[in-house]
Amino acid sequence: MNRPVLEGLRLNVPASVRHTELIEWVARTAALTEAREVVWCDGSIEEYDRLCQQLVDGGTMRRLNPAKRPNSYLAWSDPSDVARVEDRTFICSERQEDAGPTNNWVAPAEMRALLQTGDNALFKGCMKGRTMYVMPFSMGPLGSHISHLGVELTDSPYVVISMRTMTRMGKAALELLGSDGHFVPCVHTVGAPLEPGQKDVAWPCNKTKYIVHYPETQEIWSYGSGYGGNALLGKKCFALRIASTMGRENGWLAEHMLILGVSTPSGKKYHVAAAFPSACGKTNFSMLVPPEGYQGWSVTTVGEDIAWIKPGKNGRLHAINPEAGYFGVAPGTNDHTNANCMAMLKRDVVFTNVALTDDGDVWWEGMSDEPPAHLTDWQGRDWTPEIAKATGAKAAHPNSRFTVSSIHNPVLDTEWDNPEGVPIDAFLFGGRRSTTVPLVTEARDWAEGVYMAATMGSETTAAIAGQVGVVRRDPFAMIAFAGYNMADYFQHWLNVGAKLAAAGGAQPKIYCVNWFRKGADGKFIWPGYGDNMRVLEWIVGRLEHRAGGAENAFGISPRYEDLRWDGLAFTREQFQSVIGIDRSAWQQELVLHQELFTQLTHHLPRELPATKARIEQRLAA
Ligand code: SAT
Ligand code: MN
Repeated sequence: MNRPVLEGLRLNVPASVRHTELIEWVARTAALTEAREVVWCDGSIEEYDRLCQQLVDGGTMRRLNPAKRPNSYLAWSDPSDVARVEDRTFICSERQEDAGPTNNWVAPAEMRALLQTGDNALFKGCMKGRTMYVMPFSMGPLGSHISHLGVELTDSPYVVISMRTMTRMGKAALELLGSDGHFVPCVHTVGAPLEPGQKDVAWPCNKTKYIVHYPETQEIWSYGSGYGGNALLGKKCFALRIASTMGRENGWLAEHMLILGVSTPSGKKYHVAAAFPSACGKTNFSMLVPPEGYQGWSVTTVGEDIAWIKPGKNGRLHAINPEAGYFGVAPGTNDHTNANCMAMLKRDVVFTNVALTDDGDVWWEGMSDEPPAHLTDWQGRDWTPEIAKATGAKAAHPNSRFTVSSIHNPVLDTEWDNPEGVPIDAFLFGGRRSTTVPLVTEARDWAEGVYMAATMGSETTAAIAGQVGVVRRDPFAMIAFAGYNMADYFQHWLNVGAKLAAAGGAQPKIYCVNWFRKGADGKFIWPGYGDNMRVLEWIVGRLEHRAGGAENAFGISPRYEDLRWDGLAFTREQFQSVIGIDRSAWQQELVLHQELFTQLTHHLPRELPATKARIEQRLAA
């Protein structure tokens, strides 16, 4: 086989690699980026440990106290590189109309000139003085017909160790690629070349950032950030933006959804997929601990962020979690909000941007009622409760994260790695809304469910760089993740529903939920967390045609007596304030739905305005 060798650079291709196209692409990228050397990752624990040690030696991470948090690390990022950058994220389809009005679009030729081919192209020489790592990975169980392979090239060892936890990365994926297997090519650089003799910084990155997708050629090019979804390209870039365009072509769905199993005392098991925007509690919901009085019920996790869902031979939708680990929000996690998560984080974790305790452990806002008397905050500064009171300084960044393998989840579903996936019985869609949207509403049919999901709004969180707490429309929690025109995406959902109905009517039921309504005191009314089990029980009751409900303008919601209240003091009045539909608030809400429809008018499916008209009629009645 022809093994290209670049002048002055060995590609170090392992003897086992037989994929000519892969080798040539690695060679081209190494030449473009002028990487100092190329390392092919095998995904072994030895490789992981070696890179972790290298990151400790270089000052990117510190090892936590092994007596408190065995085999765990803490990384602090550059303060300018702490979240996804949506305004720097681009869908570069050939036609602007295919990216649609909710995505940033630049013509592919123009973007390629900027990044790859122009005289001052950003990727030219961007890895000077750095190692380029080659990471083959599988999104989804190895060899599953629902899974897909990718290869990420990166100059960040932090990204390598993170991808090893988040995906099935290394030798097995490389073997599956064989000599001509299909893969999604992903190129990532922190955009911080090193001149000879130049000392590296702890968290290299660049003020200029580009997170770029070419849907037609299924390529991802990411420049300038080392954080989360900007850099771990298997996650949002591949598993949502590129995969959604693959799914549209081939009749399946790539969704920003957790997948959970819920088992009942009578021995039945259902699977629920639920879409919530970033930092709205997907991880907590997927690991929920049922409250007292729920003996015999259990919730198990298949996935906590992303679902790939394909129609199976039996006419039902089957879902896999394409990821192998969790990149979850730390602040607010504690033994009450997510005891399973706290157990999962006991060892083998990489924390990013949380605070350091004086005895070498981690802390974040909400971990304990009483904060420690002294901490080092996520920017390496002294932190005390007094300083926090005076300045408002947070010890942990609000978007600080843990990266941990799913195998440490104490309630991991036994089917989480099943290549056939799990059959989906219900879809939930939920935003963070302090007013207007009821606790839970069942859609009367598929189109009404698609309407609920399409018009979802949510108050923004720290997971996105920018303003926090403003309501924006976040259709299907996919506003930042659909790789094509959002109006076409709505049509795709309608098409999938129609196909299921044609195949025998096994459509999952669809629900809109909102855990986040607030009272006049500004506090959440619904206790949430484990008590969300009450809503889940009602949904299971609906699936079994047992549970009652009442129709309203929006859909069907439970009455007070339709939920079980064992172990929770929650009055009819309180329930009314989380379930009620306020007519004037809804009239205003529908104006916002219309704004979205006007923005998406070009390809908007007729079913959506028709559903809206029916809601308006019911509200007026
Ligand atoms: O940084 S990520 O995109 O992976 C986290 C999130 O926003 O959900
Ligand atoms: Mn997410």
